Amino acid sequence: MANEIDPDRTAFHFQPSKNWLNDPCGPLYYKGLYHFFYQYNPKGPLWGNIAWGHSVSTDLVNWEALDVALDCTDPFDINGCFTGSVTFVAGEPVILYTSYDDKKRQVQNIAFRKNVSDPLLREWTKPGYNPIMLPEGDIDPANFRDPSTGWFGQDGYWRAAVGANLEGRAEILLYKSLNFVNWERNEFPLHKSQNCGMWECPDFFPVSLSSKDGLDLDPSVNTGNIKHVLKVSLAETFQDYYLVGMYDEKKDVFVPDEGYEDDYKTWPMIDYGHIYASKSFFDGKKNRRILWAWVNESDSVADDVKRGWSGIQTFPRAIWLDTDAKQLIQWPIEEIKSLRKKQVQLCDFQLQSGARYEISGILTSQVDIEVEFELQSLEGAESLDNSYLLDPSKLCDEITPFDKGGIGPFGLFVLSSDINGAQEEHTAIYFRIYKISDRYMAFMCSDLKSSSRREGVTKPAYGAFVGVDISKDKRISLRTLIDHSVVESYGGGGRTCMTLRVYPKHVLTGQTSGLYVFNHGSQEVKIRELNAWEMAKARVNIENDDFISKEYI
Ligand code: DQQ
Repeated sequence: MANEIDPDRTAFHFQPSKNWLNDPCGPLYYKGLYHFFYQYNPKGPLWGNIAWGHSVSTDLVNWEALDVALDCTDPFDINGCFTGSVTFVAGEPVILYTSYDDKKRQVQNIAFRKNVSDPLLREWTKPGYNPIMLPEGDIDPANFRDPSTGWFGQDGYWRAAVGANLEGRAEILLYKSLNFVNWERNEFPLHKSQNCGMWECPDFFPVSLSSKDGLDLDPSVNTGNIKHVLKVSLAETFQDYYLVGMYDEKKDVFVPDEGYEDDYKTWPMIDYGHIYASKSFFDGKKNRRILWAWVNESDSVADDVKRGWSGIQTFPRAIWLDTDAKQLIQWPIEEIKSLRKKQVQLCDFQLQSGARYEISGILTSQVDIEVEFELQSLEGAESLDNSYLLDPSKLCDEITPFDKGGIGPFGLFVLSSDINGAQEEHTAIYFRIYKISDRYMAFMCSDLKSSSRREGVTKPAYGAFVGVDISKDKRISLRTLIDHSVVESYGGGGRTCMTLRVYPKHVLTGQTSGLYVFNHGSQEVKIRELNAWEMAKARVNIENDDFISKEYI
């Protein structure tokens, strides 16, 4: 389906020109180019024939698609080249990946690039001695996957983490190697949980306690003022959680900070909406860590087949540790600004109780919008039972953006048509302030009940408490990237992310897709500043486009 007649196709999010995409695999920066490898079905729009798709970019915004980098060709990966990572070993990019072998076991393999003088990293060789890690002993052969980027220790050993299920519990196994080819399982896992079944796609990386700069994985340069983050993708909930803690390289253990119980419901999430299998990499060009995540479809399989594609990536996010040393902050990489076109601005704008104000003058299906709200006082906040702290999505499901609360709901309506009318569709991303056990808390919510009138769309509610000190700040910000069928929001300066897939039907029929800022709470709220930019379409994986590779031929 061409973009003009495909209202779901995004304008500035990464997706292949056609077919199925899922997990990010090995994002990296090498000799002036960013590479992005991803789980890809070269033969169709549904999961299957899993290979490694490959694209390159000079700016992380515009992408050229190259040929598939890894395909299911050998007995050890004949049933699929699953998720993995790329590590620089003596300056050379090396792939570690999971496969389903001819004995239907999950095993880990290695691949090297074929032509060491090709900066496009187009072709890869899989040595015949694969696999290099086997599901031995107590490892469930159906749940042993997704090797992380490797890191080199001061003791001269490489390390890599692999997700596994052992006798019903989730473990992140640690493997060690002197040469990156022969690996041995460490006696102890990096981390484990009795309360989870399978952690997929582990990501393990250092974060600075004193700067937003990213850190590379080499512990020899990462001494002192740092912590480590372990991210796991929990198969049971299809959500990504992370733990902040200390990594003791000598003992080879990761110890989560005090306060983390062995209950994932208490752990912070990378995104409280609809993402999975996130993966970060260190961008040596700009000294930052960048995170990608798969954003699955939530419409019907029949729609995916009709459209000929399925799955996109989040916009790349810079990621660093907050000054509280407890939570991550994520923010769209600065290169997004190259796509900004026409701008609308509001400053010191009062939103009375009941106000709904249209942001007009820009194409509202492709927008980057940032709003800072200021509250007069917190006294009108309603009390809330603390049982919701562990199930904020339940709260979001029980309320609507039209309820008259104390402070809030206030926020944005996006991709809206004819609010309260016969053709009503809208997606609200909004805040409400609550008082829970004498503490004021900002709640962020988005339910998809009214986002689409199309048949077969899953429409959950997503809620989260935002990690800001609302009593002190009396301000809260919301940044939202609207891109046709994806709405990616960053609450509280990037402390709470919420990504949604939406399929508004009336954009299809040519109705306007309105953008509003609203306040349905009893108390007035001030917009200190609002900036909205219409976004240009990026050049993403257009078939037969060679704007990057032609420079290298
Ligand atoms: N997707 C891959 C697996 C991984 C899962 C297969 C997570 O390697 O565990 O496509 O989405």
